[in-house]
Amino acid sequence: MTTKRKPAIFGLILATLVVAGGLAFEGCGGGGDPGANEVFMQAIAFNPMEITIQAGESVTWTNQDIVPHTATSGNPGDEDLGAAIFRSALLSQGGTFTHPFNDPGEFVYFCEVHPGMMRDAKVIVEGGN
Ligand SMILES: [Cu+2]
Repeated sequence: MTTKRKPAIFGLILATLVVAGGLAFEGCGGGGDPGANEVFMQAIAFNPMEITIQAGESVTWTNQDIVPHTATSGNPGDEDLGAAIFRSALLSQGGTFTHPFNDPGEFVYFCEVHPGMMRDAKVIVEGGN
């Protein structure tokens, strides 16, 4: 690829941080704890940071914050996010994203809106038999 894409949502980072500082750390009372095969985007973090599933299962991310998040495989700065193994849309509060994992392995991911704070999260997929 010769064109470096800078997703427009990176422009939201500063504004998001300002809003997040005041509001996001206290949720709206929903939530509780994430269930099996579930990750919450919560208080500008992934909860849990590391999740283990079996091959053939899916992970569902749910945004519990008022600020938008993504779940994007790879690391911040990866040049071609379009080649990411998974890449959610920009999830607003209550938004969910589900991705099936058919092959064993470890899949690191991050949030494109908060690459400094929400990164190095991991889905560990254990092989069946
Ligand atoms: Cu985020």
